[in-house]
Amino acid sequence: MMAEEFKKIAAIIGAGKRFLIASHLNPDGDAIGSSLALALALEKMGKDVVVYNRDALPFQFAKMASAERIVRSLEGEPPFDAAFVLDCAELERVGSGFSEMVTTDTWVNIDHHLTNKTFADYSVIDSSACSTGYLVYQLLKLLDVEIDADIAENIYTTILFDTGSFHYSNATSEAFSAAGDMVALGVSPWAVANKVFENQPQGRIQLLSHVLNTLKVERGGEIASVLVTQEMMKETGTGPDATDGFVNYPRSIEGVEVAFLIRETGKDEYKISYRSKGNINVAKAAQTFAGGGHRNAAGCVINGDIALVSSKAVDALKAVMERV
Ligand SMILES: [Mn+2]
Repeated sequence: MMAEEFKKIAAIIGAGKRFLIASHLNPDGDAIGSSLALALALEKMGKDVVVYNRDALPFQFAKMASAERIVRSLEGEPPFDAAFVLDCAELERVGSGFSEMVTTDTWVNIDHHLTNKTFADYSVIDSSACSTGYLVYQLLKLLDVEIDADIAENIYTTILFDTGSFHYSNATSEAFSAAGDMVALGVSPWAVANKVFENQPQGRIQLLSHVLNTLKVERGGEIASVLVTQEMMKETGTGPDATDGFVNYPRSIEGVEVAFLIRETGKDEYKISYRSKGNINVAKAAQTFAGGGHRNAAGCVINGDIALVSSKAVDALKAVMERV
């Protein structure tokens, strides 16, 4: 069934000339890498391509092959023969009002989220795929387009990010084998790591030193948390995107089952990012405060002063942990 849908999508590409490729707001390595890989491949086939993302590129991705071509506005764009929406379980994830900005008769969705709502005219949704970029790779094989080193670098990056540098359970043999294909096509893992990981703004590390000072460990060592205040960000000249990945530090402590990061977003308003290592479903804790997410990664917003917010965040977790 998926192969059939891929064939239909290949036919749409063959018949069309002008394409839009969009992915989700707050883009990650998969959103950006899958968009750029598909764009570069379609251009090799002589197509005109616009790559759109609502948000600015996080620092990690600024040096990825062809990253500078991503546009943040679609104003004045003529109609597209098809619009590709990548790594999104629903159209809203691209940003509100996105679909009204686009003129096309054909929507294509390629994605690997379990919660996908199948909103497009043509969809390839495979929750067993390690990344959306992996699915784009399968499409490119069908299109018979040459995968050059730049395309390969972008596909490799999607797998690298979505498997947490091959740490997570989606780092399957297919994931390694596809990443191996990309290395065979000219990708240097060190060059990619150098571009995306050895590229941190100094302020981010200074911010991290403040944040680690706030470490709190509770429930006999099973819950760990850290706090980011607006003051800390101001002092280090950083923004909220600098805190990406900080929650992994408390999570990495021996014996910790669940970690969370509290980030001050406004007056008496805090965003909570929950992460769990194993069986504890943190989406349930986030749902207590009308948030959501996945079993091992979820988020929500809690209002109140920091003492209240932090005790509410912990209590919701404890309630979930007691039910396991
Ligand atoms: Mn993804």
